[in-house]
Amino acid sequence: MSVQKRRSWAEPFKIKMVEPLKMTTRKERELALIEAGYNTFLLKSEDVYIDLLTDSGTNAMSENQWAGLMLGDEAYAGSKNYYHLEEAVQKYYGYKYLIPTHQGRGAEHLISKILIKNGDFIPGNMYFTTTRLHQELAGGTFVDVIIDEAHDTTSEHHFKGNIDLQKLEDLIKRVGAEKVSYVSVAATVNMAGGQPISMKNLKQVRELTHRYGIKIIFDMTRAIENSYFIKVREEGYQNGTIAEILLEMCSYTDGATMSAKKDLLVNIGGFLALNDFEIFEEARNLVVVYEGLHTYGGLAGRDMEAMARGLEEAVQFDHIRARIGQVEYVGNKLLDNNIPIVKPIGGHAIFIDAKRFFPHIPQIEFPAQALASEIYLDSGIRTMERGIVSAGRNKDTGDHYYPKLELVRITFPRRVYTQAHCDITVETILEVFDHREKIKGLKMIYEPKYLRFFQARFERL
Ligand code: PLI
Repeated sequence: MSVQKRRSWAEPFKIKMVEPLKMTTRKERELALIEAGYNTFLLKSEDVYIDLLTDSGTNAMSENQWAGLMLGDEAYAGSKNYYHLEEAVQKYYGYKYLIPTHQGRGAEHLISKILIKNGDFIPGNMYFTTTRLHQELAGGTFVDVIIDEAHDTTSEHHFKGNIDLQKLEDLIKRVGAEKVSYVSVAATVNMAGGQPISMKNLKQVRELTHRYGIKIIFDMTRAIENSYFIKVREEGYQNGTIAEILLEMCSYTDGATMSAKKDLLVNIGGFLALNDFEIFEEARNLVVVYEGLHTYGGLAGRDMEAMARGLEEAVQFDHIRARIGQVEYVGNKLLDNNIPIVKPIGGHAIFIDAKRFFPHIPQIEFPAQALASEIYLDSGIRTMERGIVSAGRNKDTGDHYYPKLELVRITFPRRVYTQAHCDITVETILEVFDHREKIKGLKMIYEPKYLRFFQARFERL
């Protein structure tokens, strides 16, 4: 019998510059948590050991991107870096027109203001916090039309980001196509656990919306990660490059909002990309009110250069395999130890199911928020709540949303942490799991009106 040889992959880079990490004592972390109101967003970053709060703007840039910063053309108007970025967006995403914004929500703000009328509906594959808020502030109502499997943390469906075509068509028939501003399609779906949408499903959504004359606006913040999942999971795409798959995905949509702080390997930036000249013209006009001139949109020239260069790197297979491979490495170790996490393992993060981790804590006592606090307390690792606090309140009834998913997100910045950091993260979660029965829930003592998860404060029960 021949023995199968193991062939590993490794990160396609080596480390050139380091940033020291500070370790704290448990006593110091206890004080820091109280000061932060048990909200990991309110911790000082210098009190954090391994920062797995988010993959947003926390990426390590390459030497080529840093070199690009020195080529920043900081002209108020017509910066050459804008034209470089425009060329890169046309090449890799395929849209005709580009409007830079300071980050993703800047683009969401513009497109919501342009396309949503008071009383409209915006169906989508699960909400994202800032996206839904901008849709609501523009007078719309978001309707979740993701497949049911996305709300089940144990379902191993390979494309839990898919849209349920029946739910979508039922909504269109119920409210009328003229009341649907557009379909909001995200790839990969953050709140579902970093789960991808399949090419087949996206194509079907395109066919359906064409029949009713409805647009698709793509949240392509993590579409490169989605392309990787299509390549490795969807029949017919094994031989396609990431760049080809990405281009095909975008071709089924009419425009896109982008938070470049994720896929594009930068620390700040975003954009709106469009094919329709009239919408572009309106957005180009509005951006000067809210962001900056249409050739910089709130960014420095050097930021746009870093984005253009980051995009070239982000579509390389070796990069994306190592990026998602790191997340899978941690996820598989947690699964081996029976930690309840969302399956399959997501693209940018591992999501712990706090309802199953803490069956003794009711949702109104914020189990995911309590778990994120406890993880920090154990070792200084910072994670994020993605459950009832993030879901916020129903704008009509004022009640909490009570989402089915009550999760803690362990999010990996791109190209930042090593395998040893990953191992320490796993050890921490196992440690907290071992004494989970002793951990109590929280009480919310301060709640801001918008996007409360960023600034809410809690006390231990
Ligand atoms: O944080 P922004 O404004 O650059 O982007 C907003 C945004 C839009 N869509 C999606 C899918 C996101 O994940 C997103 C931001 N996500 C954050 C900040 C996160 O921690 O996941």
